[in-house]
Amino acid sequence: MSELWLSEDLHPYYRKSLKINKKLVDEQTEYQHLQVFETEFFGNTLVLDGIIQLTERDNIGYHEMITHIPMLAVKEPKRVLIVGGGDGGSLQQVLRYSSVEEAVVCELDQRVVDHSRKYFPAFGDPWVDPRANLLVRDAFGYLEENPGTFDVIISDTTDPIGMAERLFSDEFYNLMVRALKPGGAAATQCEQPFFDTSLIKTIYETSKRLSRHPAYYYAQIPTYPGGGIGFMYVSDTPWSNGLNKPYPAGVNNYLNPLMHQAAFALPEFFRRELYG
Ligand code: SPD
Repeated sequence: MSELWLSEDLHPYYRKSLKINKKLVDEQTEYQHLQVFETEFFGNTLVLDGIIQLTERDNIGYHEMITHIPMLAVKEPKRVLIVGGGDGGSLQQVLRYSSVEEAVVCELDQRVVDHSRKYFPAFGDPWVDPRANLLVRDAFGYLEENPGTFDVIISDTTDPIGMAERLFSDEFYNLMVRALKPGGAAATQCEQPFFDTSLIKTIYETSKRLSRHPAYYYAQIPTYPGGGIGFMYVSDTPWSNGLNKPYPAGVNNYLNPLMHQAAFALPEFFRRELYG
């Protein structure tokens, strides 16, 4: 029998592939083509519109880094908003903090939640926690209705293609920063330094206009293009305020104090491009 390989077409000049054991889900939801594969080394893998979103084996670096960097920077975060994040991976990390009273997840596609609950059991079904509040709706309207509300906002989105393109716009960043409490912090999925330099630069310029201490940081995720992905930290509170703070129980599969600091070190070509 011939081997099956999962390969995504995000870039016309670059591909990587995961070996598939079997297909577990193949569904056209109201919003997107949702697939879950059992893969050989990386375990169950969620794919949306042909793009790998997460695998059981390497999602932890993404979820720890997108959540704990802003969560640790802010003192005692109580109200948290996750934009997207229907798989529950970021929610699991946010709920590790005993200071958190409410974690709102604004996810457009209920089917992402349903399938992730079944196929990614390591997220521990965070939806049953009474502090979790799932809103199946578009984040723009919700942000507009809630200025000055959140200690931390995490934008845990797909790539800037189709319906997600707006989540990388000036308008979105304006609304997001407006929805933070004074001193609050946001972190956003912010793509790949090699492939998306000019988009990241534009987002950094926007973040600089909107906040005092924006910074780009990076995590190694082998199943994403280029083997990793970056995040934009957006806040008036420096990210370094979170360094060497004690972690809530359950954290540190990927994050440790050296990784925390090193994540903000950028390759020179990219540092120059971004910070001048
Ligand atoms: N190129 C793929 C980027 C995927 C980012 N979203 C991941 C969602 C995990 N919660």
